[in-house]
Amino acid sequence: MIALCVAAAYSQVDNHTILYYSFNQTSGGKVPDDGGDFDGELGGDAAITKNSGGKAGEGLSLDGDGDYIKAGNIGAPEEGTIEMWVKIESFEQHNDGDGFVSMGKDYGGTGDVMLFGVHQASNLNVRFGMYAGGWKWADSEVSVEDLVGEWHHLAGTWGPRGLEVWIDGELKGVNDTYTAGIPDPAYQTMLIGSNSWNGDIHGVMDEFRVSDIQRDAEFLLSIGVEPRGKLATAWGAIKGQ
Ligand SMILES: [Ca+2]
Ligand SMILES: [Ca+2]
Repeated sequence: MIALCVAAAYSQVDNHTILYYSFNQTSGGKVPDDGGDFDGELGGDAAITKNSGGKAGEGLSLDGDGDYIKAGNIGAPEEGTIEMWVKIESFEQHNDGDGFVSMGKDYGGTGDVMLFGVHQASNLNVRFGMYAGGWKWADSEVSVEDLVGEWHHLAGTWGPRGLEVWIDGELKGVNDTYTAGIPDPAYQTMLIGSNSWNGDIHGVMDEFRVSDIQRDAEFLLSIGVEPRGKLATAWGAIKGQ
């Protein structure tokens, strides 16, 4: 019963939801999109977990070697939010970045226009960015290695506030110099669990959503923080006023 309640709390598709993968089962060999028409293709041996191995019910298991989900071109809204829960099992840096999610060329096609992950820059910071005449990054200043082994909620937003990266319901980085949409609306596909450079993530992902608005702090706090942590964070916010 408790597991069902938890699952229900995350699976909130609203009229701003473009795509929602609950990763609880496959349907016709694909990952069904609860929010729309973008059922995902499983790449490599990406698989749904067993025995409630996800954040809410089942999740997406990625072994870090050739596994990803291919969602296709899901559109290019002027503003938006990409969110997911991730439990990284181990982290291995790849030369051209590592993708929790990317938009751009197909797997192995070498060309991203959006990346949420780690880039080949001088650090392992989790970052969200768009490629428009060079990379424009919102840098969380949190090392991906600090996220290994536990569930974390990650969100990247774009739109009027600029590029933002959120971890566990907290805004960690902003780049307000880039307020446009997806640089190339004709990108081939969104990839989940990797990028077009085979920068594969090793771990479990769950409750993946793309929205067509820049979700606000209240929303991301409500989704991205465990009930106990949420109370502490709310108290911190009140005391900070
Ligand atoms: Ca799930
Ligand atoms: Ca594999």
